[in-house]
Amino acid sequence: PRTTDDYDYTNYHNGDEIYSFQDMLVAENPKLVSKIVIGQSYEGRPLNVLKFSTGGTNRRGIWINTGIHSREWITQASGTWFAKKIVTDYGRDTALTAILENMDIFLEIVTNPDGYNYSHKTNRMWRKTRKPNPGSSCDGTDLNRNWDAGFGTAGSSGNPCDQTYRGPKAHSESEVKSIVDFVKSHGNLKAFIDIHSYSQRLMYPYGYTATPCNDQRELHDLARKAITDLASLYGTSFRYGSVMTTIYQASGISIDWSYNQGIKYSYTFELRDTGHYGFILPANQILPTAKEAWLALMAIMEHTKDN
Ligand code: ING
Ligand code: ZN
Repeated sequence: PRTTDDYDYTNYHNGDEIYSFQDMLVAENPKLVSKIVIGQSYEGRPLNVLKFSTGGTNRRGIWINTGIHSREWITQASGTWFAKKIVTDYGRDTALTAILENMDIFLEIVTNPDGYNYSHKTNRMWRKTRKPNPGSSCDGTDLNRNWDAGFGTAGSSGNPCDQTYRGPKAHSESEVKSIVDFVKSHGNLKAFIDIHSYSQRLMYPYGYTATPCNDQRELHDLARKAITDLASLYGTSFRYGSVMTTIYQASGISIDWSYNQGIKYSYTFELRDTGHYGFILPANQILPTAKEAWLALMAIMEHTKDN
């Protein structure tokens, strides 16, 4: 495709195709969209973040990332659709326009580019990064167990051969450290949303402890509103609650770190489906999955704007 109008949102794309999508979107919407390179992956790929902003100085921000686990292809595909949706709706949809007149949105679509490349070329089911582990024949770290929030406790693995290998220390992985540095230096993010698949859930902190977070009631009520809006489109049902009570104990996860940084609206999604296709979701479900998830994102972003 030569423009983002020609891009095929109904099929999966590799990392290079998504990178060129990002560059086209920036070129087509220079007043609204810019690209920030927050770092590079272990294999040297850029960690690109799209910034959607209508001006101001260091406005309150919303962070969204997809694809921290490379095999969850529906998330990078949905992230790409969200990016196009934002530029399409700005100035047309009242709610999204109001959000962007008050806040900036930051979107990292290919959050684990080395894993995503490997998932396309070699092993479709690859989840982790591709960094070798000294002393082990198994490669990669789970980027959603590497954060400094209950790091190393129950709910992650110290074995490099496991899918939930946490890495040698918190923030040891450049793909995580680059986000950590960006979030800290920004200093004014109010929402942090990490998007996964599959199992149809919307969850908030904590994953490493059963102790309810201080904002549990508000986060729970907002999650209910978000999944109700989501279901209004096609009737898809999502479970919701804290990570620990809704899925399982998981330590060193992104949203526990962001919440403990003071970013109250920290949420993680698990998109379609519930396991029939699992990670290999047919491409004809990309549009419905992205469209329904967008309604939940809008509910969270609007609430963030108003609070
Ligand atoms: N499952 C998640 C995992 O990392 C999860 C579940 C999501 C835990 C978000 C904590 C936070 O194990 C998948 N499919 O990645
Ligand atoms: Zn995941």
